Amino acid sequence: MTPPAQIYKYDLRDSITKRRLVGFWRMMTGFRGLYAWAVVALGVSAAANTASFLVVRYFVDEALPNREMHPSIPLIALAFVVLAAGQGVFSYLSGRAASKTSESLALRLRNTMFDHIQRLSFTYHDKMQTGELISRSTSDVDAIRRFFSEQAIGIGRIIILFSINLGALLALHAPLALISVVVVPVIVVISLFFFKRVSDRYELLQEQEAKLSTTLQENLSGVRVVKAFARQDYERNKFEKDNWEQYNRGRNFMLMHALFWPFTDIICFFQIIGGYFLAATMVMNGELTLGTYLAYVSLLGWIINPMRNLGRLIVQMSTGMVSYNRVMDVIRQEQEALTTGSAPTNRDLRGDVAFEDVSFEYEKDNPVLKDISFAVKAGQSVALLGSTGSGKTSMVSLLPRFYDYTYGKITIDGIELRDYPRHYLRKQIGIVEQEPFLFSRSIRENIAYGVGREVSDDEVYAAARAAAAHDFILTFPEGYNTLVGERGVTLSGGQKQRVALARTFLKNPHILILDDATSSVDSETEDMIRQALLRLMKGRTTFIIAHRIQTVMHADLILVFDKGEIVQRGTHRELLAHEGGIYRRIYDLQSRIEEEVEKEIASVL
Ligand code: TTP
Ligand code: MG
Repeated sequence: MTPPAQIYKYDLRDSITKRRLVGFWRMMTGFRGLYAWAVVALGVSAAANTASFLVVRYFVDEALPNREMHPSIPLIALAFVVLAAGQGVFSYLSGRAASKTSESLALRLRNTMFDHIQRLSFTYHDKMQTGELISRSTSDVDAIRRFFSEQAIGIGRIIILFSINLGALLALHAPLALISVVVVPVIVVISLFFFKRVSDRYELLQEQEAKLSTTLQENLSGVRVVKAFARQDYERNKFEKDNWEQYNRGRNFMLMHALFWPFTDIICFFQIIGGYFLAATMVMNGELTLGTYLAYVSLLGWIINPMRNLGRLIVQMSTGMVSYNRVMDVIRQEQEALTTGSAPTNRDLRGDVAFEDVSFEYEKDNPVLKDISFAVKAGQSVALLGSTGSGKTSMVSLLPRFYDYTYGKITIDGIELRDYPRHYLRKQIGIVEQEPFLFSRSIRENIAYGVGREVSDDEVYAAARAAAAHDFILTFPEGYNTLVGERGVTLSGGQKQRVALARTFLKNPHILILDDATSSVDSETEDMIRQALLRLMKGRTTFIIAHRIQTVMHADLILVFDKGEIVQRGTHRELLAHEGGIYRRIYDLQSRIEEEVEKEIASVL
């Protein structure tokens, strides 16, 4: 089965409004007809039900008093069968339409939510907790689904049941009918009173649930750290505390619910008993026939019980409304514009890159890059060296526009970076991240991930060879089909890095960024990768971040970073010539260590 077509012709952002019921109405785009049908079918079913009470009345009042077999009795029997069948069939049809509507709406909501979330900016994801986003895309979407599947249709049902049965009752006996619904306004007022209270408590509950799922999710991703530091007890206490808070908030929420029930139950109870009593008295006084009494008793039940449910639904609706706000808070966030930009995108980047006085801050007034200026020609390589936290990763993440710089100007091929659509830049620029992430899929799928088309085995192997990954991949029994991560083998840090390298090599980008891409591999492997890189880097601009002088020494331009600034620049030779400079100091330190190691090895041999 394929999803209904109207699922995708919809932009959830259209449903953003302060008036939440209007928002729900807009959310139903494409499904209103089906939903209306669900309500109509329900109405038919209810009418059949009501009609059967009237047939009872006719049977008791008209057919039964006759001694002989009344000619209408077979007809009455037939009417009962037809009405019962009609009630059942239409009730089923209504349920089917309602479930299709609500499930489709939930399906669409989850899809659009997922898609929206993955299009939000890095800045948003940096701030928003994963658990919070998960809880909003699951638990809150589910509350909205319940709104459609139970609450909205339930309210439609109640209005229909109430009107049809009240109509029948009015036709039977108007004064009795009016007396029988005196409590209805009271129930509505009580429901509205509880509505606000329940929704406040539900909001607190959802907030806590998100917190709890963040705690859980962090604990699971960090399970190695927890175990390594033997902090299970600490983590359990932390979780227990959050969980206890969840318990309390859940209890408060349910308590409000529990408080609501007795109120309406008692009111409805008195109404029903009072109605029965009144009608019975009227029968005894000869003001009401027995058949009418029987019909009345059934009809009254079918008026009052829905009213009780109305209260419940109004109160439950508050949860859907709270969830609406929580979902819309995410939907309201501006998506990263991926395709807008005036720069031409029909050709590949050449790769001239220039920074002019670029400053950048993640948070206001806390610059992590200050007045960065340099320029490289297409095909050149730039190496970035510097202490941890000096801003190297931040600098290169400006190029694919993961973040937009605060001041200054960056140009690629002479065009301001902001004029390039992000999508285009990210296709043209390949980045091997400092902490590469692999999906729980096969190694082959991971390597082919960035290409976006079918790739041949030979292409995959070539990329893996260049990343010095081919040989280790073949040592696994299943080779390239080996599953990575939680469902398969856990790769070592260096293996992961090489698969990530292969992934970027295969993408064949015009600007290549390697953020500490060989930090986890041994010197011999690094040497192999460097040879492959020298071939690969030909004709493309490359940024290499590394801590080893050996890795950076061949670059056309070396930038030495310190606290967000470039403190030294030049080629390996120029920088070495600068006695007392940072570069020279790092060089001396690293060669001294190497010499010592060599001496050590020599002495052992
Ligand atoms: P980085 O740019 O990550 O520093 P680095 O890449 O030079 O360090 P390393 O060699 O260890 O990889 O960070 C510079 C500063 O920016 C640092 O103080 C942390 C801060 N920062 C953020 O606030 N948010 C971010 O997303 C990142 C990546 C860094
Ligand atoms: Mg870094």
